[in-house]
Amino acid sequence: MSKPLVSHIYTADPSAHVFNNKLYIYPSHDRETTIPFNDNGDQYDMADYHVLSMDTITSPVTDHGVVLRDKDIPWVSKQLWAPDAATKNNKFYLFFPARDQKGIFRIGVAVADAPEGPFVPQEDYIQGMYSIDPAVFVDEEAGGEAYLYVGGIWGGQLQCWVEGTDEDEDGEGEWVDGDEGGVDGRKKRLVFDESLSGPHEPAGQGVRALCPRVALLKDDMLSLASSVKEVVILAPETGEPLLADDHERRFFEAAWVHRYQGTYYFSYSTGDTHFLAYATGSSPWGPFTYRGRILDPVLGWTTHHSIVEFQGRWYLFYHDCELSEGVDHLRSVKVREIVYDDEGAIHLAEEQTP
Ligand code: FUB
Repeated sequence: MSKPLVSHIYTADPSAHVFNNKLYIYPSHDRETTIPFNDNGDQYDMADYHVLSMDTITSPVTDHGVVLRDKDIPWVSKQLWAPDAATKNNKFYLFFPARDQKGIFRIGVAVADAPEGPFVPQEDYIQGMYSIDPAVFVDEEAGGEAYLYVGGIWGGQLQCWVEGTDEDEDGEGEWVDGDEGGVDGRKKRLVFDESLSGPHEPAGQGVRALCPRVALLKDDMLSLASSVKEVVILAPETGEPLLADDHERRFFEAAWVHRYQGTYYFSYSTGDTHFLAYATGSSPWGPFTYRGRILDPVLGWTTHHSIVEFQGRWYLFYHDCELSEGVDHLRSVKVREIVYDDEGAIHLAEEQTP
């Protein structure tokens, strides 16, 4: 069994990147809480971020300490959930979800001069983006455009963004554009329906699953350069979008995108069925076709990961709750090597015995 990368703090939701030839991990920083557990994830009450780094996959892990705190982010009320990082223009950007002052999950960004921070937050969240689990994919091999993926159902509130009525026309809301690969090809105005918070999602025969979202980031990485679009995951047997009742395959949270031999891989957690799954496609916008599972359920409710190439090998960073003996909100980041077969399918590599 893999060991936690660090055991002096609890860490989760690892987003791993290679910057300046070193491996950097941007995790959530889990902490003890007296908040009762529920299916809304209130017990995941994180208040700051640390950055970890490694010179090689087996070398000691450096904890660079606290790089951003909730109290220093003007728009945030609570819950710093799964972050990601990216680099452009010699700057480093930390993307993170948190609840705003109304309790709605939004996506923020903070900027640093070095991969290990410290990160200075923008005054407000990224306008037009919502829900949780930002993952930024910079398509270095195809022009360097940066794509921001988001989404999480239940506690991540994606299901709360529902199509508005004519009466909402002048009110608050966000847009989602089904034009390019969206499920119904329409531009829709979405409004936030608080009553759908918690363990709610679409259900029923023939009903399509909720789609994660993607938009291009502007060159300054601080705001959106495109409309927000649905990321469609297709069932291979029908070529149609996955259905909402297909809990073993439908998207729940934890989006991650990487590219391998010209193919785009969209990986994610299936939430209440606890798998890490993946789908592949020929464009970062999708659609992606479901391919299979990367990781079976781990100890603990959540599962969340990243995939990165480092020094010529590929790795899956993930978390479980073994260190806390099964306390769901006290997780630890681990790593396993992965390999691809001739069809580009992902497999866990054999674990090395120490
Ligand atoms: O860490 C809080 C939440 O738990 C993340 O945002 C989800 O992906 C799940 O891992």
